[in-house]
Amino acid sequence: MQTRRNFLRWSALGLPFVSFSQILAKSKMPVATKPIVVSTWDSGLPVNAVAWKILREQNGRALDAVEAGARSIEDSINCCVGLGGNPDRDGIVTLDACIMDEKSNCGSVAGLSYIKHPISVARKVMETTPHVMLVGDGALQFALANGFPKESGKLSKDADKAYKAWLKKSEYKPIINIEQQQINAKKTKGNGPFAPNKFEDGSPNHDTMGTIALDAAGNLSGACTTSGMAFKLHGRVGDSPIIGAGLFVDNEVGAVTGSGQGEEVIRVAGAALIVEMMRMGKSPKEACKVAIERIVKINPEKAKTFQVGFIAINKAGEYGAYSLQPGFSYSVTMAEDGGKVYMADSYL
Ligand code: SD4
Repeated sequence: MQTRRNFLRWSALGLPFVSFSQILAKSKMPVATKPIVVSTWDSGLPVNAVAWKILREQNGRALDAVEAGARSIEDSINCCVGLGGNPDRDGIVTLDACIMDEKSNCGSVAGLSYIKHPISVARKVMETTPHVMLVGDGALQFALANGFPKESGKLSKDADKAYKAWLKKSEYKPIINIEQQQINAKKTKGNGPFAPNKFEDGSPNHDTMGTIALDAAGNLSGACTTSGMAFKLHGRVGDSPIIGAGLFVDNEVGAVTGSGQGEEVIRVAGAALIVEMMRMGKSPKEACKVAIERIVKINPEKAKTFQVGFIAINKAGEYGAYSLQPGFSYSVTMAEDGGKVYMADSYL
């Protein structure tokens, strides 16, 4: 279903009005190409467009491209990325983000409040400190000392509404593919733990953004940014800011990121595992499948109750994805065509 918000996005890209039924397709055998940028979910398409400008038009570095893409979604008011995101169960928005470049430099922040661009704070950690990860108050202190402005911490209108609704039941049960309801707008009702829901204009929301890119020089980088699981325990950290879980880049092999229930991704060191599988010769999709199968093997019954989806690109510029449940979409941009959204094959 084409929502108004998506129509605006597509129009802004100068693309014709096309419905998601036209766009969503089973991915054919991907061709190796560079530059290329791949993001989680259909909401990754406008993120890719920002990254593509740097990769193609400016012949830029993958690192700059993925950071700019992440910043663009952190700027928008939405349920699952940036300060407009849903809060934890104490009503505080805490953001997680990480970034990794072609030299295995990496930086990360977790549980960061009041700062609009956690991805750029993560990059600052990477480039100016001997550390990889800063959390909570320390991350905030670091951000402020480095000139990142302190925002109000006031919940967005949608998040405030969602939080108040959640407080009534204080339910804490993940809903499969709730992020995906951008496509099934009519089915979006209520608020789950990932709780995207709709905007005022009726258009649904988006989610954790993982973006990986290969630039024209053949270098890989990745970024991942999220407000994490909505209504989480205060202090909970998901996979998204954990290097090796929510994101991993090895410039000899490939780059991987993902979305879904972070605890299950951390358990199998998801992104690092997938990179290692590609190193052993698996295609990006096959490698993603191995990680999903490992998650299922731990607890097949429990695996029916949550979603995890991974995306990967290898050094040659081949891409692929695989998810646990059906319904995980991803966005691929590798030409001047505005990019395409694909539906990943799934285990279940
Ligand atoms: C987390 N992986 O915090 C994130 C949530 C997510 O789409 O991906 N939502 O566990």
